[in-house]
Amino acid sequence: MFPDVPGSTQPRPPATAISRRDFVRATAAAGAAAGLAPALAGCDRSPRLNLYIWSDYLAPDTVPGFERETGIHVTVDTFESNEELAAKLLAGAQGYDVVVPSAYVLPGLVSQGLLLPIPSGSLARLDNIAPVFRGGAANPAPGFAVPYHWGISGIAWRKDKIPVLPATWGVFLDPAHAGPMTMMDDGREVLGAMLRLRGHSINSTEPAELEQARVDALAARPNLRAYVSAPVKGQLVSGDVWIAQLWNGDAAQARQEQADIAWLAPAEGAAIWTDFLAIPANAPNVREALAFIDHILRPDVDAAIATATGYGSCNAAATALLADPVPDPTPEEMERLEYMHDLGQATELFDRIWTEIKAG
Ligand code: N2P
Repeated sequence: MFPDVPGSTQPRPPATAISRRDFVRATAAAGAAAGLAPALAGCDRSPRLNLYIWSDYLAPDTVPGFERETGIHVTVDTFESNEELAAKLLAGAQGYDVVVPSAYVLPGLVSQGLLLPIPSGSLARLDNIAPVFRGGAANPAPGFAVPYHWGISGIAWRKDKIPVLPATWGVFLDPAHAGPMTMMDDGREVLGAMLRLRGHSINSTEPAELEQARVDALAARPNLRAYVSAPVKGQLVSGDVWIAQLWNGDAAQARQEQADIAWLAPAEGAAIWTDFLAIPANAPNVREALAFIDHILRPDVDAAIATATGYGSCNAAATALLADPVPDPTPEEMERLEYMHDLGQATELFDRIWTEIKAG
């Protein structure tokens, strides 16, 4: 069912009730019965993998390299926010083999039985992960997810248009900047920014604080061209957008194309996050998913991803290969950075406010 992966020492899972040969025969027979040309029915024989990941979060050769080495054909589908990913999984989306949630959504996905426990011993290269990401607060679901990359949510801007950008989330409320300005298409990010602006936690569930964040976000709305996350990069590069709420890595990617793009984390504080590779409980291609995750854990593969995406790697062996890795936040910086948490019951309130803000 699962071709041997070069360089992998992972043990084979126990034989399943139906062998690959039986499965292929059954598929071919079904194809013939359905009148499909044999060549088309034969397509089903090739091992495949469906990856659901944030856009612009791989190196150009990550997928082609994996396909070349394993013969596993990869289909990539992208999302722009954790809410989009979680909604898909909660709705029972079929077919995804590897997904990439942030830490704060992992407990909810695990408690709802939506993730597969990673079989122990199935990832030969797991030890490459830096100790700090193996458990504790940095990894709320060890055993269900493998730390991937981390980053910070801040503000990207065109310094040729605005030489000095005030280091505050307040720029989004300032009519002087109205027009070529965007915030992310992400309720936790937009409300989190407004909460920090008033000195509150991005994880606040205090009704009065959330009400103020709602009012502030609504006041910012007329100044904004759109709510857009990673895809804003093109508009920053072209100069259609001058100020965008954006993650540090995506801003670094845009800077590769346009040197006047800068990025900062506002003085009031910002979100820091870690994303993980995980396997949905209903994944059709588990062996292929494990092979893909183990491939990503290869230091050279993950170092290429870090270089292409501009994000910090959770893989210590990969980071060691980088001439210029994203520096870990200093203790002083860390005082202003905050991890998002699962908000439990209050998630619904956030969602309601966010729906209202987007609707205007
Ligand atoms: C998208 C990467 C950002 C991930 N390009 C945000 N958690």
